[in-house]
Amino acid sequence: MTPRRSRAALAGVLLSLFMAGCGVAPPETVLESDEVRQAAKRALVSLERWMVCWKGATPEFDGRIGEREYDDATPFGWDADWVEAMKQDIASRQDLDFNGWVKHDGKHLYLAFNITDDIFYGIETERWLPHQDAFAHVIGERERGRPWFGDMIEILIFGRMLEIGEPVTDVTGDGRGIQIIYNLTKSLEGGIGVPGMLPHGPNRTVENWENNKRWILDDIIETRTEIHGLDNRYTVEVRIRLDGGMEVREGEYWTDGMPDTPIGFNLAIGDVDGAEMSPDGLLHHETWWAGKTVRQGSGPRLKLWGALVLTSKAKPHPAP
Ligand SMILES: [Ca+2]
Ligand SMILES: [Ca+2]
Repeated sequence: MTPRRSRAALAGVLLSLFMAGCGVAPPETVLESDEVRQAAKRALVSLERWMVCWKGATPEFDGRIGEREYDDATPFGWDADWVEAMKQDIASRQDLDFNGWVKHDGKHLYLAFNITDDIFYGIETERWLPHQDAFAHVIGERERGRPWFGDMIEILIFGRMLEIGEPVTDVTGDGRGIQIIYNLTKSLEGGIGVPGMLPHGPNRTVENWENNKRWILDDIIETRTEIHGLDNRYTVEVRIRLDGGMEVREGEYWTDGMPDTPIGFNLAIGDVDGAEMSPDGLLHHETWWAGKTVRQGSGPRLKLWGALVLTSKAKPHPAP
């Protein structure tokens, strides 16, 4: 080995020893900074409820969850920490149960869901309507339709949480707050019977409606679904473009290589079964990862959030 090469090799060894000695700060360390704590507190983002969105391999985007496809993602699953917003508690794991994963591949953020449900609304039931709304299944009109009515997932993102540091009363469909609906039996692009995404509604603002539509029609958000009928289970993969989707400052989107960044995040899983299971004409279940809303004083209800830390780091392998 020439002296020059040996010096280079030594430098490599020293660098790797240095990295191993210091470690690389885990992404969640960012949640400990004063700036994040103060912004999160003002914005009603709970730092008790957080996940890391690691950079991982690109999954096969087909609605199925492959054997090791999400090993490099952060897993989540239903437990007592989820907050049920309907009157009916989840009484059994057959009625509703789910687990899922979140990660990104540098281009898209991926969410995957594995949902167990005993009765698929509109597939194994009549497409019964809530007594208070004969137009619940109107699609494509801002002022009519209940996009969330059915077996569904709501995805909520508050990308500019740090910059804005204020609570969200109503979302606008961009970095100031996104709330957008996946439904198992209807979609903006496919209509009744086709799973996919719908703008939130009814009667949200024109700005929100247009932003939600743009997300769906421009493929900022896309979904794939697989129904595993025999075991009362369906799986969904959702992908969201980082560029154009994860707005962390006005007009600026989080991208691979940027610092670890916490954003506000929330999920709700909704279940409708037979009409007799929804006496008030609403969902049978609507269970929230970080809670739904809270009222402070006499103002409008404020949205509750958990934190999702976007990072370019890969999930560490478990120690052997
Ligand atoms: Ca059910
Ligand atoms: Ca159901």
